[in-house]
Amino acid sequence: MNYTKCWLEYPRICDETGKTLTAACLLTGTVAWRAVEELRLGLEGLYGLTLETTAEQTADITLDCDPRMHPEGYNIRVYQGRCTIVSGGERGALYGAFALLRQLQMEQCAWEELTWEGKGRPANPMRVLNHWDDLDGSIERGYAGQSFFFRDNEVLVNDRTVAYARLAASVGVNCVVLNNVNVRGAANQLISRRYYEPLREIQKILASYGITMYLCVNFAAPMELGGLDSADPCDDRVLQWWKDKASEVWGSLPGLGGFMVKADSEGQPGPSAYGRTHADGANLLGEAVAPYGGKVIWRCFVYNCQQDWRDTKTDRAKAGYDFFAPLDGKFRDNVVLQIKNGPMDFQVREPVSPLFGGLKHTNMMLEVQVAQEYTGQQRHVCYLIPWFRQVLNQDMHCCEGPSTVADLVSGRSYGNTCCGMAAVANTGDDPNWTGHDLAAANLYGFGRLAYDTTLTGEEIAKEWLRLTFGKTPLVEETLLHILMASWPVYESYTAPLGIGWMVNPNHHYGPNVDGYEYARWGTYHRADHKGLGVDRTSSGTGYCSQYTPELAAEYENLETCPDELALFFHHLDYTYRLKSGKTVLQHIYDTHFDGAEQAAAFLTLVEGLEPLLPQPVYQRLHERFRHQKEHSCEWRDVINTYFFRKSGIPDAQGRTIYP
Ligand code: GCW
Repeated sequence: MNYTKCWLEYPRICDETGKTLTAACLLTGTVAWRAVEELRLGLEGLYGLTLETTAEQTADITLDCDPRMHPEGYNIRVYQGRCTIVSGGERGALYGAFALLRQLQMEQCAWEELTWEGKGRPANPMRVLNHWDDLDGSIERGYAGQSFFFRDNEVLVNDRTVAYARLAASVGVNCVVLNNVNVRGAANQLISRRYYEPLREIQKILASYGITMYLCVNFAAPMELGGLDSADPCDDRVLQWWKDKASEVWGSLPGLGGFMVKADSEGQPGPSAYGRTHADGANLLGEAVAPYGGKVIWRCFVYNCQQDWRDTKTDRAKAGYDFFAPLDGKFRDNVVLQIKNGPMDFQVREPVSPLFGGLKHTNMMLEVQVAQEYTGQQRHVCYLIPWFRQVLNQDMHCCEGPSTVADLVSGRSYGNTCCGMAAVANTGDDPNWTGHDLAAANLYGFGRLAYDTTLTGEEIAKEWLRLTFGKTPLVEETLLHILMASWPVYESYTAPLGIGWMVNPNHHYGPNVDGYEYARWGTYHRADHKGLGVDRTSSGTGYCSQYTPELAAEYENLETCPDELALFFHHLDYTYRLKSGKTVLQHIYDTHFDGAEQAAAFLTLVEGLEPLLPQPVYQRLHERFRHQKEHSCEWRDVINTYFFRKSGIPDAQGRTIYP
């Protein structure tokens, strides 16, 4: 095995070798079997205990079913070495098993000493990992090696597939989209006889962990694959082609969750070529997959990527809302719209997409990115869960009842169930799965947060640290500090005050303030000698008005617009004083000096852990933190010099800014 078990290592807590416990499982099925198997593994690792299954009523551990409960929920009671896990179904039993093992590790007690009542009930119906894996084995925006699903246009099925499914299920993930949303080359043929057999193997493994498989399809598949001369959603031949295709696909892959589509986005084909709407497009597929209980996950990442930088009226931030809000209520109920957290694209800071507040009769799902495309690419540490938690907490003020993003995407606001949270995954075939060892906290955290949106970033970090590193106080304290500081620190030495980008084109790594300034992608900072920022108020692009009135007013008005989004919403002079009391320019200088200093401090802290960490882990961390320290100086100097040259205003504290 050339990969780690991440947070499922189950290091020994205390030695109870020689003792045997019994488990009775009153649920049947492969997922329930996995639950027992996990308990066996966990108790063996944590205590050296042997777990035997029994049919007796008097078992030490009983897994029981209560059909009145949520199928993915569980109630656990443990007292004096006896434990019952009651769940609404097999998935609940599996999640209960993982929860019990987690609790034992949090408390670090002997098996007989645990006294605990725990409950779980998923906040979100769908908890999805999106893999941007290509069939050739590369991963779009992958920073942890190659794909473990595909290589050389073949599907890989091996022990790593099982290890992956187990990791995903352990944090409550219940849907996995295997392939990249950009469907190119051989990926077109995933829905053809060429690939059904190995896909069925993967599907079986995932299903045994309670995970439903989805595939990304090309909207133009009727042409690419079917030889039709059109993919027009209103053409009967096209509908028939999709219906036949769906019948073939589900005939070979029964239980498939459905299709995910990126249409009319960044060069991917879509309904607009035929003058049709996204509702026409999504419903076409929705109709075709409906007989099999299939769903269509339709992405809302649609914007004009051929913009002219001279055009200051067009605003990419407005595109998602403009395309989709007018279609509210027009989508079939097996279609779910997947919306990125912000209106732009996974920047280190963005406001929440106004589209969450603009759809009342449409299923929606929140999309976040744990792959750190714009947040350090798994070379810098950036623990994103506190950020996702903020996104979930944002009140959209869009309906009478509960109206936070968490309420809206979980289905609580309007009572729907085809909805939830999705994350672009950060995994690859690197031995530690995520490149940076600390990036695994984002993978872990996404699942935990999607299952229970009331958990805080800090609670999740503490769990992950304990499960990953065992109980070593200095390691836990130090890494907790680093994780919790990491997102603000990354933000402080990169693009300031919500403006985003300032990265090198294409690969998106490292500072380049004007990298996208004259490009066609619609991502501008508009800096000149007097100031910077994009005016998105009513005197500018008008983007603010896409929010419901409370939020629109908050952002429109400089007095109430939060500092951290000041330049996202407003074009400000360098000398403008923020609520913090600092000028915009001095804020930029200060945060960049400070951020780089903190990145350097991270390295020192990590060096203090050398004797306490396994050598390979330490080596990997050390290499990355050394790079982060250096690279944050590059960010600091490029940004500071750029704004010093534009403004001619020196740093109030006289620190080194290269002329
Ligand atoms: O952030 C951008 C990425 C693209 C990606 C796209 C998307 C898969 O740079 O690589 O394409 O988002 O979300 O579709």
